[in-house]
Amino acid sequence: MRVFIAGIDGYLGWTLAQYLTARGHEVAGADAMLRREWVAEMESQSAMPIFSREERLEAFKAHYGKELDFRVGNFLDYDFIAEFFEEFKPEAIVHLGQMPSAPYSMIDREHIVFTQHNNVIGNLNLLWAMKDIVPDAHLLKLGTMGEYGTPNMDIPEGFFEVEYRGRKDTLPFPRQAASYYHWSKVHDSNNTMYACKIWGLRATDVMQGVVFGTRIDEMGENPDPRLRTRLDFDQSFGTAINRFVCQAVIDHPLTLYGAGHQKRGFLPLRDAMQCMALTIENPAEKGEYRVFNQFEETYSIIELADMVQGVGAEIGVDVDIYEYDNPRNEMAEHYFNPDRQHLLDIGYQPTHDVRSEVRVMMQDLLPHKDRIEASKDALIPQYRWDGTHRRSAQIRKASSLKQTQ
Ligand code: USQ
Repeated sequence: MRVFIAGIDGYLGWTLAQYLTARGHEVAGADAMLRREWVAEMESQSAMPIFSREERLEAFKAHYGKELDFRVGNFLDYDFIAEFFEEFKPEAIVHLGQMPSAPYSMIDREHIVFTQHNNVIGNLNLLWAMKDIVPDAHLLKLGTMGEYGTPNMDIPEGFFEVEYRGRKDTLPFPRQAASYYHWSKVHDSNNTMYACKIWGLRATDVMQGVVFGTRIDEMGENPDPRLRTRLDFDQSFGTAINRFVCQAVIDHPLTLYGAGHQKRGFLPLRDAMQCMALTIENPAEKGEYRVFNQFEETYSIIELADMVQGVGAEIGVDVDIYEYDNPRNEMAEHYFNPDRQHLLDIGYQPTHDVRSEVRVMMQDLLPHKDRIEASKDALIPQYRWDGTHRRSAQIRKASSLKQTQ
């Protein structure tokens, strides 16, 4: 299948290009190369060294035996997308080309406006290009579990049946996002659902949990470093689990925000690739807008920190866990029980559990301690979600917290 990846230089995009090529698909993609700039703005760098586009493409050809059509361009530039689609005529479009960080979106007015403009308008451009040029193509739109927020009830996959004043209907499950980034994804979901309805497009909106990990098997046993994907640990672009492993390898205490009872769904990078490939290979019907919840296991953040500490102990890395005052505005404790059946129905089989993948990550990251050490100031959050800027203070060791539970 001809698959276009929007955001092909990113954590997921660069990996997916490799995974799909190894599976026999014809891949092309584009990227505005902005993630590299955003992380530099956070005065940080990827823990895994990442190479220029040209170096990546050389390694791609050497390893997979194929040229990759990877162009630099912005999804706010409609003509760029339209010309690319006219030439490549994608059968599937994976949209990963967005600003993906909740904390970055909350820094100040400029970052809020940038996030919503970049994400919402870029997605609208892709939808129009599909309608005009490749109306039969299938869109895999990357959404997030964070669109749902943390309601005090089970979370279905996108829709649920409601009875109100004696009448029944199947309606979109309410979205209660918890950052302007997450709201941008909600707006995308609404715009995508409507495009399917009025233009007969087909789309799968993937509510993805937190993806983590450093490798996929297709890169090879000792991957060419130029094939590796990025791994961020700064306060905005590092997710909790990636940050915890990076903190562990430089002997920095794990930064729990609050007591760590916030819950999330997690998914190793390799299994995220399998989920996306299966979704592409089993497209939605014409006019259909469907929603998949994509995660493997749910944990609270303190459970995750305990896991990183446990894995560290197994391989001789000492790990402390500290509670920091929470820069975010979020519920300290909440119910979390989302469904995840649709991907299993199309053949998804988890291959790696979270703990074993954390171990692989730690081993992969130990040789890059110096890079994490060099930007370790970026580990402590300073942007608070009330719009003020103050570095989070360390409150106390988390083990004393657990004893008081
Ligand atoms: N947290 C800590 N310590 C840290 C970092 C985070 O305790 O050092 C806590 C946060 O307060 C939050 C939880 O861990 O309660 C998760 O934070 P995160 O930064 O790992 O993930 P999140 O902001 O939810 O966003 C990430 C990705 C985003 C994706 C989302 C999926 O950045 O692109 O959409 O995960 S989900 O979380 O399921 O919505």
